Amino acid sequence: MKRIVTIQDVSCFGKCSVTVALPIISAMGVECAIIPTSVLSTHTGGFEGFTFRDLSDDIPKIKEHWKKYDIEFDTIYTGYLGSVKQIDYTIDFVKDFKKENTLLFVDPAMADKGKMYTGFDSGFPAHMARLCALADIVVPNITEASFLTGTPYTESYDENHVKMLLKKLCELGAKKAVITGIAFEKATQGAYFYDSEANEYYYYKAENIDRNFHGTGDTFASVFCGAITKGFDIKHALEIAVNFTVECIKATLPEADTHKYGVKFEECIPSLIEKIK
Ligand code: PXL
Repeated sequence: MKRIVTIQDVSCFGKCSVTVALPIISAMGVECAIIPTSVLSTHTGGFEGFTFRDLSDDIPKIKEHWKKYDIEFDTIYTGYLGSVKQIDYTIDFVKDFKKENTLLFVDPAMADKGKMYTGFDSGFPAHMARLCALADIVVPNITEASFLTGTPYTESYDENHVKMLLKKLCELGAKKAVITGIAFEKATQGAYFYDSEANEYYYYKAENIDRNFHGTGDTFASVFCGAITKGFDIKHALEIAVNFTVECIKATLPEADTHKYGVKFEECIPSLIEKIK
């Protein structure tokens, strides 16, 4: 059985990070270990006054304990990290646990729609870029890609702009990059992939649903990471992840007004299992 360790927060209510990654990756038949970096009462989008318990200092302790055993991971999957200290500890973890065949999958979850998430300042992306530099694959949205590469964020863009961002992400050090949420027209949206070693691009798009839900980036990243770890070819993994994310958004639409804090991925899990059979 393949094994992933995911390093990100636990948001107790509002589906994102660990509460998305753990069920999805498990359903895909991949073991999912976790390092919770902080515990929040909710995620930081759309809720006010959330609690934040910083577990940063547990990260090196968990790492040291695990080093006493023969614990190995096929993939290290990092998501939302709440501080520069958490990034530094995550980099230390990668240095100790990334072996020759370990994949480092980095979702630099920190911003959307041209703005940093609550609690982050404009200096944060430069630190996240240090983690991205070590990655085999990074999966930012276009805001994160812009901030990571020091490129001004623009709401409208063309294919050349996306390709330029992908190249710049790989120039940071990442081998492969995907930018999520790319729409060149109203009707479709998808993910744009670049493999710097093969100098190859691939864009996979599906139906664009004009509603915003929280946690779709984490849903996409969990499925994409799970599929790659299972050994799916990267283009196929991208297609599975994009299609699943759209399916989850569609499943949420009937309750769009009351279910904005996350997507109803639970209802779609049986179909995910079918698709990866
Ligand atoms: O979905 C990414 C994410 C993860 N964790 C926390 C968040 C967010 C996005 O806002 O607030 C705590």
